[in-house]
Amino acid sequence: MALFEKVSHYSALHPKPVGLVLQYGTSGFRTNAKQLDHIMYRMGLLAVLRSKKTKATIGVMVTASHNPEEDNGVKLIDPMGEMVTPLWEEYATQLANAEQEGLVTALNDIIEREAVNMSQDASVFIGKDTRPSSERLSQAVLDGVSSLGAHGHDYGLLTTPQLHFMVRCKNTDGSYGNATMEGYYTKLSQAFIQLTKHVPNRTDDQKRLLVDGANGIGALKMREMEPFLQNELQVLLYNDGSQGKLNYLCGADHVKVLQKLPQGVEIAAGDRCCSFDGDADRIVYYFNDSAGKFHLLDGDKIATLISIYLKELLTQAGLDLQVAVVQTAYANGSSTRYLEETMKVTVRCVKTGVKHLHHAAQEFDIGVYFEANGHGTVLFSKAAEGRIKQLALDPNTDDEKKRAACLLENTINLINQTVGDAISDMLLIEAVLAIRDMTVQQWNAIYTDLPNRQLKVKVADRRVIDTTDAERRAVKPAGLQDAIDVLVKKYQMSRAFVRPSGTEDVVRVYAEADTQENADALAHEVSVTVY
Ligand code: 16G
Ligand code: ZN
Repeated sequence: MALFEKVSHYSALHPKPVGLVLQYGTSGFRTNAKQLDHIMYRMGLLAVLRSKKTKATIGVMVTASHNPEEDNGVKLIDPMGEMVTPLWEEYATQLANAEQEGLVTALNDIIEREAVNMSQDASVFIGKDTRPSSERLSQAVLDGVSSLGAHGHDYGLLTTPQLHFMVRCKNTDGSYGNATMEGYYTKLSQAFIQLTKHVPNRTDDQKRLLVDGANGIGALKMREMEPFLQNELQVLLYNDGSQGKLNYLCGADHVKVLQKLPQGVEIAAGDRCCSFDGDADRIVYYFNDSAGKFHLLDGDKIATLISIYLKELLTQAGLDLQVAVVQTAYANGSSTRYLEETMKVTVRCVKTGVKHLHHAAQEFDIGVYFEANGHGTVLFSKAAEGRIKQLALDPNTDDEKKRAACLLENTINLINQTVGDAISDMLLIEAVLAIRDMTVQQWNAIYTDLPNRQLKVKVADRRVIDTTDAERRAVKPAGLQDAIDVLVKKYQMSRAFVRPSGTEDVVRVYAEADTQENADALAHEVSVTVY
């Protein structure tokens, strides 16, 4: 068959190193860029099959997010802009690991199992981050797409969430927005301007925000977006990629894990700052107080701020819609306590990885999900969106209710509901702070984080550790959890867990306790039990 002859021919130009085995992990394939050429080609092929199967446009993003510049990665995006389903992740792993001579058989196997109609049209959107290897690797994806006779639309440089947005726009015929850069900037900036335009007397200080772009794509895209914001937000951009190396000593992951300022950001006491990660799907905020002490506002603080805002608007609008917050084991204990006990919202804890949070959040009228590392968004059910829009339009709605419903409607437009989006989250946070007339210090004071520490431990085989209860308890190896329980009991307000990383060959350790010294000691003691 001519089609597969083409695959055989082109795949030889993207040969798989014999014996190399890679897994489609938590966020796709991710490793040193040198090992990825064949993976990219094959993900181009798989995206075509997925597109034929779903009769919709599929996305392929080339990025390794917060990982070092030398790494790269790839993930597939499903029709509504969500992560590809677990079964297709398995297909991705199978296709990636087929030796060269078995590739066509592996491809055929998927076609048969999924009964893919090969005469169906296919469409694939491709995006890439600013890594030097991304150009070549995205070309390999395009080769894969075209060797199955399909059309690939290459957007070039994009943030990961922008590609998710494009895919959803394309598959929803304009109701979510236009699948262009301008469509993205216009939708978000209009919503932001609508939200902030009624806030009286916003000072220049309130409009000013320092942004650490992690020397990546987020910085580039912030620059592009600036004119659309019409000075309603004045961004001072640092680590814009003109000098520094991607993610090196900067970016959201660096700031969150080390709990300190990124290099290259000049900050005065009280300045409001945020950091994106390398593909701009994560964000954390921070400031230095007048004593020069650093304060981090992570994903948990963001989820709390957004939930407070949404709950208040729902009350004002008289809408009886349930707000729930989805977290992972890394959520600071203080945040969970505040959400459950003070705010009385439902809190759900799930396994690490955006797909797990996203899935759980879909079960509620309004699901706010954030990982502590700053990846998150808000999902509105169709019914919730419908009720909000109806109320905003209803001529009989009184003024207060109408105001709240309009704010909610613009909030929906500001949010990228496909996946966490640093730019969209940043604009939402800025709007909420403006509408509620809050400073970053007031936001930070909503609750006090428990001191915590994260460590990683190199072990011979991280798979010997198996966890349960949303990764909060270890079930294997025998005795490990008992040992952790004994250590945790030694401290006040303490909690600790271990889990094998889904992206690195390490075991991660998390501990929190009443003081930083105790959190550090507990993390250290737990890490010793892992060896
Ligand atoms: C990936 C996940 C992120 C998660 C992290 C955990 C996506 C898009 N990204 O970066 O959500 O926090 O992995 O990494 O799902 P770990 O398993 O190495 O701790
Ligand atoms: Zn990322």
